[in-house]
Amino acid sequence: MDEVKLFGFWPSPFSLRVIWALKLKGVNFEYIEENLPNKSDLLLQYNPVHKKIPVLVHGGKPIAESLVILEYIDEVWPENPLLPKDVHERSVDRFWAKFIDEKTRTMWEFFHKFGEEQEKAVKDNLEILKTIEEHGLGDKKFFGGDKLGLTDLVFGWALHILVPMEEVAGIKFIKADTFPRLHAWMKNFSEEPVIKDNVPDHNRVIDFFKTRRELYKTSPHHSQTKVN
Ligand SMILES: N[C@@H](CCC(=O)N[C@@H](CS)C(=O)NCC(=O)O)C(=O)O
Repeated sequence: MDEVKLFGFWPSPFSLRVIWALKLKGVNFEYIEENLPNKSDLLLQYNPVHKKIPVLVHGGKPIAESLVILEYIDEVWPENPLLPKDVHERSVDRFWAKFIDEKTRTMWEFFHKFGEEQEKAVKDNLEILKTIEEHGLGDKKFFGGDKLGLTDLVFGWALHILVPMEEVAGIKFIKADTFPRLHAWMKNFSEEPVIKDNVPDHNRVIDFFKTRRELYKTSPHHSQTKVN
């Protein structure tokens, strides 16, 4: 079998969604942790356009951009499919994966902001979450139905990024009384073995975000303080 390598960064939601997909498929791979302030020559060679992780390298050929990587993985290793069989259902799942992916950085803004700016970011998040809950998840267990799929992996950062960010910033978005269906989804998602066994240590993530928030408080325009 061709060798599989993944270039990632431990708290990154973009590399973690790829790890979850590979684990779900039972694919053996070598994980290479990148030092983002000092990127390796290999990463720059494999992703010369965006120069970002994650990059999956399969049989020596690189694939960049996490959504593209997830679809590649689903095509190469069809077991435990990430997308439904029905063509229309597949496009619906892709729609929500894209929607959530595009909103990800917007939804982190509340963590970088203070005062009125933060209030605005919180309001925006509530609107986005309402849309995701009402139109995306509905009454389903997972976004694609009964089984973990593409959109669940894409929104998985709610577990290991949003929850610690909320804890550090003292704000709580997804509660049983505010977003009951998303709240139930979080519980179901967190209990899936492949997720439970492959999330970064909560305290390590909390420390990471505490440092970031302190830096951002003292130096709001310092780009390195943003979660990237
Ligand atoms: N759209 C990309 C986003 C990947 C991304 O933002 N990666 C960040 C780490 S979380 C990165 O490599 N940042 C380094 C940089 O911007 O220089 C994807 O889905 O793969």
